Amino acid sequence: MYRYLFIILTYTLVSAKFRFDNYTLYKIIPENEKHIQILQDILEYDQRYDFWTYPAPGAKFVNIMSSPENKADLENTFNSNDIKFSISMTNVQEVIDKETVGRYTRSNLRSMRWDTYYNLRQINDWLDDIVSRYSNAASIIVGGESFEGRPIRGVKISHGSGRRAIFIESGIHAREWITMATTNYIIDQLLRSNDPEVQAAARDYDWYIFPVTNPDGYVWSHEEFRMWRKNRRPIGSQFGVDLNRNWNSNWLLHGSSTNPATDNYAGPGPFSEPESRTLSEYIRSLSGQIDLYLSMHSFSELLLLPFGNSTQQYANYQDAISIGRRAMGALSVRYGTQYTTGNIAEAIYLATGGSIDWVKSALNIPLVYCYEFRDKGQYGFLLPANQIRPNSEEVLDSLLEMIHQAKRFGYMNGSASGSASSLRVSLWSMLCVIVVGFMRK
Ligand code: 0X9
Ligand code: ZN
Repeated sequence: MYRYLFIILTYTLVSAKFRFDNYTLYKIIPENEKHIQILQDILEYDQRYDFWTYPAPGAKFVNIMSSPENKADLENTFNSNDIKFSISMTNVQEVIDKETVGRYTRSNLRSMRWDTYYNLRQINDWLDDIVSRYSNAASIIVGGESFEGRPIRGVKISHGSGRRAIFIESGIHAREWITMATTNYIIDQLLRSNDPEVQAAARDYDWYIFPVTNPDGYVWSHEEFRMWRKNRRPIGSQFGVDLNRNWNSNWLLHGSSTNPATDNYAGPGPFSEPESRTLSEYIRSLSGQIDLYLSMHSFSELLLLPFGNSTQQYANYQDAISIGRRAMGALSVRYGTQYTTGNIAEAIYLATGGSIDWVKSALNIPLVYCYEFRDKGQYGFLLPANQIRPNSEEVLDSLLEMIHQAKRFGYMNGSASGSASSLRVSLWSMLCVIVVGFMRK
């Protein structure tokens, strides 16, 4: 009898979800370099606080979460240094409780909604269902494996062979739930939309889309600790490697930590983690085909370009910036959301070992971007589910414009000779050359 009670009690204690009761989320607008320096010192020397954004020199805002016990100390530091702050959330747990996690009913595509989040099992069920419903164009792909042995599952959408490829890597940070949801929406639209522009994008390219590239972390963020970012590798008494610091590109040089207790722990070595290593091998196997690579993150409303270690410009940097800016123009049309486009190192902070840096430098893929979705620090990682649809719609708008602009700048036409739109483009350019030649005579 006591034995059973003991087992039940231990189970409840061990499996109890961490609660963020009365945790506060601060939003700080630093006014000078001294403010930034103070925030950086807190981040470096005081492990009590969770920085949701990094206090980089150019940071327009910084979000910090504090437990109720440590609030007073933090506010004292703010006040004594004249740092102005507002409170985005007075009780983080309350916002978590309002976050809806829906239930997808197996074999019922209509039960998939865009105003609720889903756990890994439900996303996997939905992926299986949508792929079997649209088996003419869609198939399940496995891009690698997690530390705990879960497959990194995705969808390939292809309407014929020989097309150039677009690769979407999403959810490498577990707590950024909007990224998995929006990436699922993109899959859904590419297969089901009636919009001719979306249909053309689906038809003209091979799409490789991975909504959850950190499955162990995602499960943990649902079941145990909502604010989990890393994978789940045990290191002594600590857990987790930041998978966006573990790629073999200037590993550990900037914005990374050797301390496994921190959220940006880069791991014991480059590609030490199965998630980043196996996914990178998969990407490499496709590298000759990929013209556009996107890495989906949240939050801050940014479109970032490599590299994370310097503002040094690579060969087609100006093209990539122009294409990106125009895409963000299109993103702003529907709901007025204003993204900033820039190089990682200047737009946020020096941070190396990230996926897009490796993809750009090791594989030389022409267009590589990292999105940081909504919002600008009001809800941060806890973006309310009623913003899934608007966020997804504006991101898809921007993606269509990105493809359009990339083509104008001479990208993404590659050897996709079989594709309808590239054929159209070639016919048009031939016609223009003939007309111009004729007029000159
Ligand atoms: O720090 C990151 O990994 C990303 N920001 S987040 O708040 N989502 O964690 C930015 C990634 C930029 N890319 C590289 N540093 N390569
Ligand atoms: Zn992220």
